[in-house]
Amino acid sequence: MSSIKKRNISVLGPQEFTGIKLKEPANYAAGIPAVKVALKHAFKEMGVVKSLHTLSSMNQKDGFDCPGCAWPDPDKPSKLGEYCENGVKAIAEEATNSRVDRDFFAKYSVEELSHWSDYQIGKSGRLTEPMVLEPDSVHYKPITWGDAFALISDELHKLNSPDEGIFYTSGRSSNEAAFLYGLFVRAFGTNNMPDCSNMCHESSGVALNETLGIGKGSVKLEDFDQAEVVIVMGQNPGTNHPRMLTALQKCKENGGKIISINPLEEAGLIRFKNPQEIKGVLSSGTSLTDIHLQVKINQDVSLLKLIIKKLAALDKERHNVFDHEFIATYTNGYEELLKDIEHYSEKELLRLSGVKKEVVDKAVQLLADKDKIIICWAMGLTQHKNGVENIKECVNLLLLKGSLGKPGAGTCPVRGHSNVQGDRTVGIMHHVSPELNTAIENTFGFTPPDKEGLDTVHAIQAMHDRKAKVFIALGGNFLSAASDTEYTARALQNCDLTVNISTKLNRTHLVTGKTALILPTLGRSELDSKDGEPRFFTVENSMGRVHQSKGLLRPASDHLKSEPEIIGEMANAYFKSGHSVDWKNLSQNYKLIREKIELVIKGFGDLNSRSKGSGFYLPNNVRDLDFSKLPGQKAQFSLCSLPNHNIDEHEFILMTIRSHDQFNTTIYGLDDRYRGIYNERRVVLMNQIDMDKRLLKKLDTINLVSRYDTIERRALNFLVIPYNIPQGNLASYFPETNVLVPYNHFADKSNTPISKSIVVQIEKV
Ligand SMILES: Nc1nc2c(c(=O)[nH]1)N[C@H]1C(S)=C(S)[C@@H](COP(=O)(O)OP(=O)(O)OC[C@H]3O[C@@H](n4cnc5c(=O)[nH]c(N)nc54)[C@H](O)[C@@H]3O)O[C@H]1N2
Ligand SMILES: Nc1nc2c(c(=O)[nH]1)N[C@H]1C(S)=C(S)[C@@H](COP(=O)(O)OP(=O)(O)OC[C@H]3O[C@@H](n4cnc5c(=O)[nH]c(N)nc54)[C@H](O)[C@@H]3O)O[C@H]1N2
Ligand SMILES: [Mo]
Repeated sequence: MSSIKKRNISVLGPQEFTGIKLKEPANYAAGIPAVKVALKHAFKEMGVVKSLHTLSSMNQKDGFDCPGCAWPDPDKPSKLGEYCENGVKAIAEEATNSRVDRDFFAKYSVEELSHWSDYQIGKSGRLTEPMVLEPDSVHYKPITWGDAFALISDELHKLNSPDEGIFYTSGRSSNEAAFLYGLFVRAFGTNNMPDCSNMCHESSGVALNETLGIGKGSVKLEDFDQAEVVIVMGQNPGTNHPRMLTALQKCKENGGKIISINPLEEAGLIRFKNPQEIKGVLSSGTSLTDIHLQVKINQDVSLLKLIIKKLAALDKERHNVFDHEFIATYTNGYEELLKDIEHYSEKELLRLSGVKKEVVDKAVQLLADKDKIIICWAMGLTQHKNGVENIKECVNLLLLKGSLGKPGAGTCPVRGHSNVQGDRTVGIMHHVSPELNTAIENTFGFTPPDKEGLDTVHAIQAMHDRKAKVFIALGGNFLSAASDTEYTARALQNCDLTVNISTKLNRTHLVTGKTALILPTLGRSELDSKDGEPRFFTVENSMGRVHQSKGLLRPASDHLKSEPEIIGEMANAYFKSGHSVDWKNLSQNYKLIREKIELVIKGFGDLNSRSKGSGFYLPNNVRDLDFSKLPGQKAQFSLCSLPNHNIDEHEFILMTIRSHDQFNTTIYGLDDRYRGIYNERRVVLMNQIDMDKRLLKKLDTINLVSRYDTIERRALNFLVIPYNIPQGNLASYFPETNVLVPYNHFADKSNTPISKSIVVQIEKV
């Protein structure tokens, strides 16, 4: 276990087993067990009365937006409440009655807490007042808000250049908070704004921008009602976007088909028992996947190329498999794509993909006759060295079929955090946008910096090398979310000051710079009022709809501030009124922030009035088939290469995935119910043939070892579970396995860590 000298901090936490129990993997998602588990979590954290009160307001028009994933709400939310098992867990985690207060920090040192598991740390409750960890101390102690802001201001003024500051954002923040934060960081003088998107859908943003001219998806929720085929690739909606199953159910009920492309047969994609319907609870539910293509990890390009090659052969005979009119009118590069595909042999593509020929042929037959096709994807496509090309190959297929800009068809990158897309839209990004800079200058009277900032992986390297010295995080758990945990720990520990604006305690509060601050903030579900008047804020869902969210619960403590208040007061302390922006006023007045967003960000006109009710959609050029921003004013076909893994017989490819009981680094519980794994997170899923070859038995203990650039990284103590996973592939949970992901290996162009294709060896213990 690693530690720093002065404070004996455990970076990784305990690595012992917790007492595994195994059952058969489930063959459906949701149903009665989901309701039971959801209520168990809610009642345990919030009590019965508060639970029922809270859930009745979630995702309703006058209520608050679920702090879980970014899946959109239907126009007419269900009377039973519009939420899912994991949304309930997310809210229970935030609205818990447990508290981390000054007595807690007096009792437990950061050293002691760092030896707790992430599960225990998270369960300790909500943060209640600002706390400081001074250079030679091992206990956090209370600090006033004023002193905390003064301390931040002093450290920021000490920097040799604004580029020595790092300003991270996680995707829970409102549009108002994110806009103000981006404004402050630019006024401070840097574009060092890494955000959780860098580790998440950045590959989607890059690929979609280059091919279609917008870094977001094109479908709306109602498109699922009309789709003839929905392809779900590299995504586990049963766990991570459970409300998406209702959309898939509707698609099936209307005669649509579902193809899933995944190394695992995820329960949520097999069958869905909708807990919001009587028939969903009592009957056997709706069968979802029609064709499961069990692709090997990171062989999606091989598989898609194979499908495209077979469709091209059919089109040669029939001339109606591809949409030739669409291709001629709207696209660039069709001839080159057809020529390029000739270089690949079907046999080789089939071998690489690992899928059975009959199953591929079935998918090809289905796709040949349909043109209302939606492709949905998430981390299974983005977190690879060729993450961007994975998505470009999906776009190729949609362009060939003319499946864009019409009902029932299009791109659907399914976003993670509830407002991760909105944060980007309103200005959280490390790239320079001249258009945005000009709008900021015209509106606020200062010139934003025009030097590219650092994204997540480069921010870590800069802190590690002491090129950046102050780290401020608007939400998130940077240490545990980022790759290469021990390297990232050293990066944070090399800082002079680390600041976390957070709702709950996490490991990044324990693995800190010389001085550390925790600034506690209001959660989504909490009443945010000013002079007795409730305030609302706005968010954007995964499909580009902006709407308001208003909390209702009594705040976890009277000493919390809202995110805009914290950011505005931090800015005010730094600039001491000597700046063209009236930070103090903005921090208090969300309506005024929205008025500024209206002026600065395209598509937000009349935000204050239009965000009411179900809100409004932001402009989306793909929906209008307007590709005027792209070369030749056309959507672009792309020539993608096959991924290049030189794996020898001792090596595996490991994907680091989520269990059913976690939200990223927040561990709700120790079960992964759909995969039949209970009370244990240190597990690795392995094919039985691979186990036999290595003389491994069920529940044997192994270590996972990755070797990149001669550096050996180890994750200790994992129990082997025989599982239906392709040979040569392994699956294990993050964040436990982040220690294996090298900080300097990431996707081309998007710089997203390769968390889904880590080359590892196993060591029997
Ligand atoms: N309850 C809950 N909800 C969440 C989250 C959470 O942690 N918990 N996290 C939120 C966030 S931030 C995000 S980004 C999303 C994440 O949502 P997902 O992307 O669904 O999350 P992962 O568990 O990373 O799942 C990746 C899926 O891709 C598959 N996969 C892995 N590698 C490959 C591959 O090479 N090819 C293919 N075709 N498939 C592959 C895995 O088997 C798995 O089914 O969920 C959001 N919602
Ligand atoms: N190996 C591996 N690594 C991964 C991934 C993977 O699949 N595999 N997935 C990546 C992905 S997709 C993502 S998005 C990142 C996630 O990275 P992050 O967004 O940094 O991590 P989270 O675990 O979502 O952050 C949880 C913390 O956010 C704080 N929080 C919660 N709600 C609020 C709020 O309303 N306001 C504020 N200020 N704070 C709040 C709480 O203190 C909580 O402890 O992890 C990435 N890391
Ligand atoms: Mo994410």
